[in-house]
Amino acid sequence: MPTKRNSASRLSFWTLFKGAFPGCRRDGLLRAALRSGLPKAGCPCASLTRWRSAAQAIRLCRKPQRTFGLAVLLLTALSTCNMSNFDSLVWSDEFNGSTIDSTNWTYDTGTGAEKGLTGWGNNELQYYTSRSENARIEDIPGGGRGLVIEARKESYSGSAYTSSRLLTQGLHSWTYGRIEARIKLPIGQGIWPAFWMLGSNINSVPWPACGEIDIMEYLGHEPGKVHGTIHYGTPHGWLTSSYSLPGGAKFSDDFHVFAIEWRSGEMHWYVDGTKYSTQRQWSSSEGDYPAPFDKPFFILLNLAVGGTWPGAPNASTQFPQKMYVDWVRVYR
Ligand SMILES: [Ca+2]
Repeated sequence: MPTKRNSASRLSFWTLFKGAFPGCRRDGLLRAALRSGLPKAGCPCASLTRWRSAAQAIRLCRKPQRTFGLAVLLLTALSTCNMSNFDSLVWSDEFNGSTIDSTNWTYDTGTGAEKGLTGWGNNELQYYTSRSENARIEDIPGGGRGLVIEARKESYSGSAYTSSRLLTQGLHSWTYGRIEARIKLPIGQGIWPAFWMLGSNINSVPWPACGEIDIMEYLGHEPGKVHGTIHYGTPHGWLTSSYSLPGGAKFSDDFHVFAIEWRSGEMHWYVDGTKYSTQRQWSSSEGDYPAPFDKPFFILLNLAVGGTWPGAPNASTQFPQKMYVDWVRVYR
């Protein structure tokens, strides 16, 4: 029954292959490659992690005499696969309306003490509100409309500053994809905006074990530099990198697009389409690698004032400061 055995082997291989490459959306291309053996250059999917998974898939095959042939097919498919190119928009907020869409965003309000995290865990100085003074939709520099998060110096419920923190928690979350936003940042000592994500299980698995993905963080006294970071584990681990604009340019002078491409076992950070960081090694006390970055995360946009990392504002810091967000988009 050689024909039947061959068919069963292919089916088994394909099942294993799809298991090893769950993000691949080019099934047709892959199947064609498996049949034709025609390679293409520039495959982005041959990460070390996936090679390990692929090798495991081959080892799992119970027909050793076919291993060589399967390996050739696998290599051909890898070189042809353009998987996870994230060309399908699955969610966005263009902030082009008149008000903030409550089906997309909720607010963290207060000083963090409400959650047992006074200063939001970072000795931050602002009181977050959901008032339009601190978060609203308005015309933005360069035309169009966008979300404005405004940090103000004002006495409010015992705090010296107000600002806002919007999040999609409980409304929208995603596992893997390209998550990007077009943002014009504020400037000044003690100004700390961020575009980031937290594990949706944070209420049952406290930070940092739930995982944190900082797509963009920025300190207002270093206006030419942004940071991309992940936090994870127990004990707390983190991996970080930074990107500086060329020619001494400042992120407060114009809009820039900040993005992460997040696949199983790897993350890539981008500014204006330029990749500046890749991370593939992390750990988790909550599950096997690639936990905790293998489950849904929600998005946050906030503008903090003060805090352990940037330090407090000083006499040179001008208020109000505005963080403009033209849009946020998620591709799978
Ligand atoms: Ca917009």
